[in-house]
Amino acid sequence: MKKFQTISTVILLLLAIGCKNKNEKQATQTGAVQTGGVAITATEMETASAIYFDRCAGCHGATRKGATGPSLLPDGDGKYPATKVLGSVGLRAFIENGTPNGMPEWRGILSEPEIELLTRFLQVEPPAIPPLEMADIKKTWNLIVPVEQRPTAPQHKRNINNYFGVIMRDAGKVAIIDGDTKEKLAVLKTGFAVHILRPSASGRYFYSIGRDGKISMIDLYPAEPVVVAEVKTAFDARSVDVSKYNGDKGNFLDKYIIAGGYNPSQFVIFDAQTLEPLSVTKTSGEACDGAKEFIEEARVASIVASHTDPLWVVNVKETGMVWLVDYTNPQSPNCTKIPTERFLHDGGFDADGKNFMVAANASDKIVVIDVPNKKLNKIVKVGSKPHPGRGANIKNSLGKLWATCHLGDNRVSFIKTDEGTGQWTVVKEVTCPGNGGGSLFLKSHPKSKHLWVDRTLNPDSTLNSCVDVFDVNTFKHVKKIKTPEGVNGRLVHIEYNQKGDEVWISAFMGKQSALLIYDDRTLALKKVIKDDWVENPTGKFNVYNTVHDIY
Ligand code: DHE
Repeated sequence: MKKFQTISTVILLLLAIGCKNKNEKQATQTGAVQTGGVAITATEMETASAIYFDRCAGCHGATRKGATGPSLLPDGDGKYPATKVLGSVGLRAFIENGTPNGMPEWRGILSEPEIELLTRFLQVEPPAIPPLEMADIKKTWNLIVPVEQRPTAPQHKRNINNYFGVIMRDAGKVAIIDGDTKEKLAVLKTGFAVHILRPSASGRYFYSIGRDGKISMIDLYPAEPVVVAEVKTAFDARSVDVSKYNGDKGNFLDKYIIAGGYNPSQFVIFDAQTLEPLSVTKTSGEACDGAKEFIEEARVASIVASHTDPLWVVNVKETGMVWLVDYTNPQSPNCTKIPTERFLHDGGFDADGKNFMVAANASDKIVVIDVPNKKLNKIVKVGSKPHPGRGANIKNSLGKLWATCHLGDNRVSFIKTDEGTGQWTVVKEVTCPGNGGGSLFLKSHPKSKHLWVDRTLNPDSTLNSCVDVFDVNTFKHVKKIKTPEGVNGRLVHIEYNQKGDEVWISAFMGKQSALLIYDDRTLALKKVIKDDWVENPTGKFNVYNTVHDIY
């Protein structure tokens, strides 16, 4: 079936390229746009922009210049074909079937009229992105519970360190679950299609960031956690982190937070207690490779807080520049910019918490930043389109290894991070069973002998509904975890509990979504949470592990 789909994609594409359009563009007086034979009204443009923003912009860019996915420009960019040349038939083939490189098939998720509309939208010029300045951000700031009205100690006897914040993606909600008892403590309305959560350095607060750039600050001290402040940082965003440094240059625990914007391309620093915005810094600029090209859409991808210095590592996708942002003067932060590789995406620390390992997924490389010394340490070639999440740190006879999985192939690459022969090279590779990549995340824990790898975006449903488990000492594939009876969908994102003896996985994009909890020692299913409030769960963040960068 899958082979048939791939062949039919190629045939449709060839057919489409054979029937080139005439390409004159006209803008009508009603705001409608006509390019060659393709017309789109102003209302359709608005609807299509919203679908594109929700489903496509993350990989292809809001200005459609490409990033993890190829560019989608009417006249092409010299590397990828013009969408006008692909035409409606060719574009439809990709949208409906996806690609083996990790683009999901949207047939069945997008409706037929939505797909048809997108094929036209992609053949006309993309709409411009408006600015979002400090004054606009301030207007969105909503301090719901002022600091002096918040409790000064937890109002319960629970272990906050083993709380999980769980994202219900499509519902725009975050559930707070007590990891010890598995009780749901609250389901809170947050931003649209929430992307990630990060806890404050003390573990008291969770900050969520929605795809719509809305930050929600959740207080875990009340018996029922509540949202205490909100603000909008961008129109489109993916990352947020807190200040974690406590040392000779000051105590910054729970002092500031930073949020990265995809659009506009900027980061904003806020007071971590109130979410009052303090400064906005644009990230547009020259690319890492010296190309004399000013890159306007320079989106902020992953952000991580250093434990050893008052710094955030801010990874700018399109320019391939890593910014080390010193927050000791948050109104005007000092930034060290390190040229690396395009396009930067996600990453995590090595086991010593010193080197940040970030995927440059258009270059098939992992960039290693020595954070305390503020310099590029190494660039390591790995498989096709690395996508580690925060990666996984394991330790065995080869030493300390940090691992990444891949969107573009089924490899897991292990990079040696401690001193000795092979340091900063791939010293081992294993493969997940079955063709193609589609892996988004992998995870381990210092107390575990297992490494768990998902295959979420693999087009084959027998693979995307499974998670592969490897033994970290022998590198042997020990089990394929399958969705249990009564649950369906794709398995995505793995998170350990505080003790490191339990693994939580989400089943999403299916009719019966759920949270699955496994015993990490026996690999047996311990619990399925699939109550009414469980709606398309994605990321899960254990307070202790996320504060301490344990993965
Ligand atoms: Fe993510 C992390 C961007 C699609 C779930 N995702 C990240 C990070 C970035 C990013 C930059 C790193 C944040 C950090 O550490 O500061 N993600 C993008 C995209 O641009 C992309 C490819 C397309 C899009 O339109 O957003 C994308 N991501 C997805 C999904 O489809 C997932 C599976 C579900 C969803 O939210 O739509 C998804 N991304 C996640 C999760 C993390 C993440 C759960 C955090 C992983 C962790 O363990 O820290």
